[in-house]
Amino acid sequence: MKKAGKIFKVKTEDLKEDDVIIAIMGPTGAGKSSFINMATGNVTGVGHDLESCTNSIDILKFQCIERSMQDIIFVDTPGFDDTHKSDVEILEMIAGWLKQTYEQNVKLAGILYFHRITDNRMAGTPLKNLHMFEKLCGKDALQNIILTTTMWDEVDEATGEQREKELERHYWKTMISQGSKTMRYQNTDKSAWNIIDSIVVGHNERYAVELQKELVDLEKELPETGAGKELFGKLQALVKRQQDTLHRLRDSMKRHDDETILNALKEEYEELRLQTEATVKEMEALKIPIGKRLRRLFTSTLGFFKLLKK
Ligand SMILES: Nc1nc2c(ncn2[C@@H]2O[C@H](COP(=O)(O)OP(=O)(O)OP(=O)(O)O)[C@@H](O)[C@H]2O)c(=O)[nH]1
Ligand SMILES: [Mg+2]
Repeated sequence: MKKAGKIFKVKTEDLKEDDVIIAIMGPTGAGKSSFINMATGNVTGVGHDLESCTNSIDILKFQCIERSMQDIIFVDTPGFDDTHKSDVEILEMIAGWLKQTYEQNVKLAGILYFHRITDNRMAGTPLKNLHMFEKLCGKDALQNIILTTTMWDEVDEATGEQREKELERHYWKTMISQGSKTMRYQNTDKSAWNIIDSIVVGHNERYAVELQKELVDLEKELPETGAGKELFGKLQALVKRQQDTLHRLRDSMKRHDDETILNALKEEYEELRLQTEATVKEMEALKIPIGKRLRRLFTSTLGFFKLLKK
């Protein structure tokens, strides 16, 4: 059912304990902002190409015209693997917001975790986002999570259904067994409200997510939290992979003396070097000391770059 109302931005400090707050999380381009727009009639914040669009936490209050209906506050979040922000920046932003709200005694009524049913491989971005989300969420809050699939109009029903089963049987199995539900978003306002109502109408008990408990109750620093550790592990694995590729490239460079091949290899090498440096910066931003082994790897690689430039 279409619901008439007004939509406006609100500040985190204005959120109250009894507000009905629904956060929407998931990979970039999964349709988070579009969903809010469809439900509320808002017209901003949707990406039109492959670039990430939402790069801050937007809090939008939907004030229903019908008095009997509750106002809903939507929290639009950026996903990991954003084009403009690093994963560390995204995690810091989400963690900061979750911490601030929990300190105000504000808990989420539910979280919609979005996943594109058009994604034919559960690797890279979708998997990274899911792992980060699971760590951030923890166990208790799983009861108020709706694992929402989007872009159904872009796949044929049979393919979508098969992917949905695979998600339910494999990737989402644990979350579902601990109380999360799955729903399909059909890109209509009716479907959007169906999903929203499944959180609002049931009026479930609210739970703090794990990251809130870790940051506020246990007074942990972000790198010590489950989500922080997950991200650090990912960065570390990435650096390792980059190093292996660099070494392989270096070996091929030794074997070739053809100018064109050599130049192409140098270019590839340089690109990887920049990526590796960026990853290290991210690790440092997370204020985690880089282990001795990794530090050694870096020093040797950087030494090689210097030789290469001569
Ligand atoms: N076909 C189809 N396109 C959709 C649907 N939902 C969203 N889109 C399109 O997908 C693109 C990305 O949508 P957004 O709503 O910006 O995605 P997002 O999750 O907010 O992305 P970030 O803000 O980058 O994290 C836009 O071009 C939307 O118009 C859907 O259900 N079907
Ligand atoms: Mg968005």
